[in-house]
Amino acid sequence: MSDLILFWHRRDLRVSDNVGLAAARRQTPKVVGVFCLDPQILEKDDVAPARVTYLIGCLEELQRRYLEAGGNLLILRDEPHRAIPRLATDLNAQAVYWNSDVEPYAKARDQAVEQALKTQGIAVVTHWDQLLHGPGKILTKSNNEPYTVFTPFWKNWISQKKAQPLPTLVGLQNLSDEEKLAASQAGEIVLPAPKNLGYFWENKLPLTPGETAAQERLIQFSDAKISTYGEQRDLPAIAGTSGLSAAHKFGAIGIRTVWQVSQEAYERCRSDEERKNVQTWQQELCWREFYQHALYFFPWLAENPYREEFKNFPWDDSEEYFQAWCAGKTGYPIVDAAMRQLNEIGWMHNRCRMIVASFLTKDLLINWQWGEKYFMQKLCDGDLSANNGGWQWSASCGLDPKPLRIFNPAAQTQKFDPEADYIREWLPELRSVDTEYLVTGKIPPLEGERCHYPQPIVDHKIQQKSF
Ligand code: FAD
Ligand code: FO1
Repeated sequence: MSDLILFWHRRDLRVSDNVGLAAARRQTPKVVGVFCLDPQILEKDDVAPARVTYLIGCLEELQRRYLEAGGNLLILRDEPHRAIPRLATDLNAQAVYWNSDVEPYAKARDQAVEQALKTQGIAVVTHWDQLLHGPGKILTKSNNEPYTVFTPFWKNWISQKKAQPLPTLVGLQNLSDEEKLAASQAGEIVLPAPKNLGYFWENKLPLTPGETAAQERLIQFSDAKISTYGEQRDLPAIAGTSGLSAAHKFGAIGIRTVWQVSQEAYERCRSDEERKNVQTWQQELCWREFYQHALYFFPWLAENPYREEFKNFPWDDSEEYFQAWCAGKTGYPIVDAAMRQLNEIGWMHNRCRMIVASFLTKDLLINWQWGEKYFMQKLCDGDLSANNGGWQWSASCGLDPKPLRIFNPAAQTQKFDPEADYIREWLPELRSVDTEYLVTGKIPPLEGERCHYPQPIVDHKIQQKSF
């Protein structure tokens, strides 16, 4: 057996600050990267073209980074439990390393791959990389159980020491000609374009793919926006948030790097106000970890509401209303603007995610799982744990014990888009309508091209009572 280690990338598409990859490199310069295009994921009906385009863009940069480090990133296209052991055997690898994930599919997939590798006498080494504190590290102090409420989780999480970023991959040994031949016989392919996987996305992405762009975005955000985050993050017309969510989903940036940059920003703050703003952002990073821990410990959340009483909730589930919601044609300007933003750029502002989710469940009385799936079909950052957590929170059926939340679309608009700038940006047919009409949602009959904007499909005052 050679000293070659195969490093299997999945949602850690970077060479810097990567726990498993750095551990492999400490063992040997003969680290070979691999990514497996997985039909079990790519042929599901909840994959967004924007997300696959982002993923492929990240892989392009990752391949370049491996070459610059002197090594290779191989691409396979098959079920991982077949493709990974086959490649490892053909390359005569001593071990396969990867970073663990919280998703139910990931757990089952990894177990199958591990079993196949072990049968062939190839070692498996796994690490936690995508979280500052992996599952099991943040448990209740009273009885060592996973938290089901955010605030005590946050208090525990923030009090724990965070790891430093890990060194960037350098000094790899290239594959020999013999190994290159073995890799091609084991199914190595050239990285396909998204359209060759059946995904078409012509529009701009909310974040340029790859680790360079993610690092640049992080620095821009920490230099210019993090110290005012708490005041600006709820205004959808302003780019007051980091826009890093797709990078977090695919691990285009290491979470320890993100944390270090946020801590440096915290130390630079000149007032308690600024420090509070930075901590509000750090709290969002904690929400991300809270939902990942929840999914890890309660995998059934992927299919079921946390609260039993919602299992048989009598949803109306009107197909017609659902189509109007998806298309941004409900007659509620803030809801429609948000859905058009989602459809056009594969991203939606967090405040608007909450507004449209409340509207779907509490005004249209449609099962939150329909909305959850539609988001996954569109979002560039679509992530099972964050999306499922966000939808269950919005439908009031999740972990959070707070009372029923019903958002009034007009009140939300007056508070968070008072000049209707966001509405005008995404609803061109309403651009010349007076602000007062847009923020109250009471739009008088329109003329000409604008007349295509629909009347409200339901009455918020009546609908919210039936929830
Ligand atoms: P920032 O405000 O800059 O926050 C920093 C990072 O923290 C984000 O990049 C993200 O990784 C994380 N984060 C922020 N808010 C949350 C949150 N509430 N829950 C978990 N993580 C959070 N986020 C996703 O990443 N993928 C999803 O599929 C997703 N679906 C959602 C569905 C609904 C109904 C709701 C209400 C929220 C959803 N969110 C999801 C959370 C949140 O809306 C996005 O993470 C955020 O809008 C991304 O923008 P940003 O990177 O500028 O965030
Ligand atoms: N991971 C892979 O290993 N192979 C893929 O082909 C792949 C596609 C993909 C598409 C959309 C998406 O949201 C994620 C995707 N991922 C892919 C990453 C995926 O999140 C992780 O593999 C998880 O561990 C799966 O549970």
